[in-house]
Amino acid sequence: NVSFALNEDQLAIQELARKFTEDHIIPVAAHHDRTGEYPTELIRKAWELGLVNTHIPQEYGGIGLGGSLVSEELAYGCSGIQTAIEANGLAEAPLMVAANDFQKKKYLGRMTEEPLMAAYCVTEPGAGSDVAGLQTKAVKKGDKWVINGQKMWITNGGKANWFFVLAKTDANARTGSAFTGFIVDGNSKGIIVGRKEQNMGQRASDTRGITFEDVEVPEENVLGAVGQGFKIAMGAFDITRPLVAAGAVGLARRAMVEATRYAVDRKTMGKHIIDHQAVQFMIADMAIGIEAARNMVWKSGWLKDNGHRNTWEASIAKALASDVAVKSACDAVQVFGGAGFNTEYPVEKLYRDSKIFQIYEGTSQVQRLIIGKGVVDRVT
Ligand code: CO8
Ligand code: FAD
Repeated sequence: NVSFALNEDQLAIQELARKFTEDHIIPVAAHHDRTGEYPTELIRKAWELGLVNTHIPQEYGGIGLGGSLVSEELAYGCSGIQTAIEANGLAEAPLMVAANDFQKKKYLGRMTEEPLMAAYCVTEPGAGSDVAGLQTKAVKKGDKWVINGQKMWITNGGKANWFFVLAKTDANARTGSAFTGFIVDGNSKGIIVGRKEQNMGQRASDTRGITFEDVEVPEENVLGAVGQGFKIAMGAFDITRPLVAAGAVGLARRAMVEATRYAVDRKTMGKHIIDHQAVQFMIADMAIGIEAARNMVWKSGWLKDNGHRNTWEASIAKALASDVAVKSACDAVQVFGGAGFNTEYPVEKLYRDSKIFQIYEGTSQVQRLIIGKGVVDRVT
């Protein structure tokens, strides 16, 4: 008995996010893209409406609704702003996987009491895809852990009230038990926040390097057990890859809408360009990709919400939706012709913004590693 019907609560939050996007994100998206200014005020408004931290369970002050509906709508308006918002979800995900009640109350709880941001620190200058190759170390000294190392490309890096940090705690252990996850307060001594990076797209989002120099963390901030960090960091992606994929679907849908509106208006050779089949087929392909990718987002999210392992499906959703976003934005530029290449029209921003979906939260190649391995496991 398969159902794709949304319940009343889901329809309501989807409508709320759609209206917020129309009224508040779309009017300012170009400004934040041009200036790179962080949308603090906008995020505060979204937070007041319950559109931030959507997956925190009710017992810790959240609404406990899956965030994919919200992510798709926000990214329709600006995927840079959506990424800044969703990076909170990524930082919170390891806590959802492994935090004890005290840690959840303290760190998830405060996110629902104030419009705070958090960040997820795994990637380093020397290790992105190869998480097992990261070099940041944590050493136990008395009743504290001391962290040293450098993280890179950290979303919300300059805005975070607290960080999830993955560090090596046993140089000799195999990957699955060599790392530990920590919650690190943003005001801890020894945290050095780098400059805001100038990125190709999603320029509203705040991406930075973060250095940890003898940063002391109390034992109570160890997530799960010592040695479990790699699996906790991976388990977090099971929650967030469907949400990142939902963002890519939102961007692709915007590309389709903009391309269609332009194509029914623009005329060449005696007809609207939508009536040239070559143009209409580009738009048809966008619709095929969007519908298929959204179904994978919902399936991978549904599996997770119902207590099933979803790593494989989450990677399929992420890989598919990212490719659909990049292709749809690229073709939207094509439909606009010369105007597509110009900053006065919305589609060049979509094209620049789309590219990162094939890189962050695991590159398209990494997703295919996971998918390919899953196929072999299932077939043999
Ligand atoms: N859940 C639980 N355990 C897992 C999982 C999982 N999903 N995956 C692997 N494990 C376990 C394995 O079972 C294994 O356990 P054991 O040793 O007991 O058998 C252990 O972990 C090691 O697993 P692997 O051997 O598979 O490990 P590999 O070293 O081969 O690495 C990957 C696997 C898949 C290549 C991994 O390194 C990876 O995912 N790399 C990509 C990293 C990535 O995605 N980084 C993203 C950083 S965050 C980011 O980009 C944020 C974007 C901005 C925020 C946007 C929000 C919208
Ligand atoms: P590399 O791992 O060096 O990869 C380079 C190329 O080689 C890629 O094409 C890759 O697919 C390919 N490749 C690597 N290994 C393999 C393989 N085994 N097989 C086939 N191909 C392979 N990280 C965080 O921890 N937190 C964040 O909040 C965060 N936000 C980000 C925001 C932005 C804007 C950016 C740009 C990055 C962010 N990242 C974040 C980091 C991001 O996840 C990494 O950049 C990404 O995982 C790729 O790692 P890398 O840059 O080191 O590339």
